[in-house]
Amino acid sequence: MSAPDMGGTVVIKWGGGLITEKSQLCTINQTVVDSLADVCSKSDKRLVIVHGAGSYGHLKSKEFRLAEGNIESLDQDSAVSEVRSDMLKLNGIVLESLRNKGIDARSYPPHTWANGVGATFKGKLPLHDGVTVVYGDVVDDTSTDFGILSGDDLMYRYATEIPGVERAIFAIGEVDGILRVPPSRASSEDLIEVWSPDMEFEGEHASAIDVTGGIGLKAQRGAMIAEKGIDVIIVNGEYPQRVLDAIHGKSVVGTKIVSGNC
Ligand code: IP8
Repeated sequence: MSAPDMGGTVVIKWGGGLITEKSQLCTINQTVVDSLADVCSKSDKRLVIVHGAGSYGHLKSKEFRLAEGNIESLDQDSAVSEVRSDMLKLNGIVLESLRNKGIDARSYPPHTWANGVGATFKGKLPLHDGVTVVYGDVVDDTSTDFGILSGDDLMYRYATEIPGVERAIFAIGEVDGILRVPPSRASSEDLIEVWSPDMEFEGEHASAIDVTGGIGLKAQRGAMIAEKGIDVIIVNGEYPQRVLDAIHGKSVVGTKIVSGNC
């Protein structure tokens, strides 16, 4: 696959809660990873895949308070290198699965090129002619020594800064999109099909596990992407056909995010 034969570019997040067992340290959902890789092999788009961390990143980062940066009284050095190495393992599994499907994928670990956290992190976004893969990572930070750069921030920057992006997709686990009430209380009626920042929802954020922002951060970054005129959709990544249809811009069960200005 080379760039000129491909359609436009689609930036897609494989959520950490989708591709890993979130509460069990370093446990992969291999079937889901392989089905997402299969979907990608069936698309003619130029893809940028941003994957989350799930149980390869959040549990240890939470324990050693890595999202707060360097804390004098804590020895966090080994945790920083362990989370980076766990994330490289997860990334290796993703890459192997993509390559097994015949995809020319190349990965760029953010701790090697990005500095700072949040939507304004610094670093030139790497791009491969085939499928580009990046992920949420522990990165250096000029003011706090290190911090957690979420894949949702990478989504925002890739979707709005690289040329020819047609749409941005957040594939998540367990739910069909943004729900009006937490998943434990929701029925199919509670799916918000079109969401804009002026609408409220009772998002559930597993803050005991998650060091980044859960569904709320996805919604916020999604709205920032939509504001720049790029279509944004959140889909349930456990349904491969929905993900494939979303990549091709077909209408699917999920939440379309529109900017508050529409
Ligand atoms: O799961 C978090 O990335 P996210 C990265 O995309 C780490 O928010 C290392 C916890």
